[in-house]
Amino acid sequence: MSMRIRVIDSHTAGEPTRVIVAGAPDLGNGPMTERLERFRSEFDHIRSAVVNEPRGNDAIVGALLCEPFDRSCQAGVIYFNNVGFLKMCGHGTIGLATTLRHMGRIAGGTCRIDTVAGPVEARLNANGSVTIRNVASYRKAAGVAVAVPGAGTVHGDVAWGGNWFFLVSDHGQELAFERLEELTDYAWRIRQAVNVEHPEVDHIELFGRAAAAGAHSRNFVLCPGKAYDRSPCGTGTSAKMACLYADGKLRAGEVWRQESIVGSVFDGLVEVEDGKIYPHITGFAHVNAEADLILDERDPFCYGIQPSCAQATT
Ligand code: PYC
Repeated sequence: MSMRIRVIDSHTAGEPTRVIVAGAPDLGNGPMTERLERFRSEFDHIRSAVVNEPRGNDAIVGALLCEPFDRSCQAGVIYFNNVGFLKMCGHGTIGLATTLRHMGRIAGGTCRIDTVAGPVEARLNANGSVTIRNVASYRKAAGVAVAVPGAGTVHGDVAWGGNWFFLVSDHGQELAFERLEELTDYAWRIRQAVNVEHPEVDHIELFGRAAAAGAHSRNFVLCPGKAYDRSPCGTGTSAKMACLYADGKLRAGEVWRQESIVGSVFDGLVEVEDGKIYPHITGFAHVNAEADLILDERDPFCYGIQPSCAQATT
């Protein structure tokens, strides 16, 4: 059996997004949460085929474009990665809005996108950037002490920005691009340690001094499947700003410039409505490929290289 899946690739501040625009499995018309569960239980092999090697790589975030459930939205989306699914993705939503513009589906102004975490707004700006208004974000726990085997105790905040983050500043690590392997290993050890008490956390975010002019901070973000985020992470920057706001270190409307480990920058701010914090994130995305993925079951790696492949060959 062979099938074709049409995709449009882009990157946002260096972090790739692959949008499925045709040939996706039918997930029905239910709420986005139900569709995600159906994707996971019936079509996980399609997720792996689209983002994993040999067609993709660990950094790619996939985005299945679909009809919205919430009729106030113009499009629906389900995000996924090398190991599973994401409820929201900030760089991905900037990439998706840029892709919709590339397809001629939106021309300017603001559109609403139905995500598994709730509706998100995306505004196309005149200079080509996109500003998203994310889902309400908040800090769940402040100053959580975590003993990391071989690395002492770190303290951090557990916060929601559309995904769950553990945000750490007292790590003593130099956040340099040349240190990606060490940072990945260190953050992965924090992830395992924090999950003992906070199993919901699947992203680790380390903060340090910015190198880019005008940026307030640099981050290193480790994603659930051990890939690092090349962008400053939209949901991670949302979680960060929710913590800054809770600490009285960021006021509503004040700009927060977050630099990534590769030196790209998102501009953020928070809007406060009915006591809830809605982060806005602005960044640029660039479309860089259109392709048909060919899934031919005669190919032993048709559905991507993943742990089950290795088990099958032992
Ligand atoms: O930008 O929110 C984001 C994101 C999550 C994982 C990778 N990027």
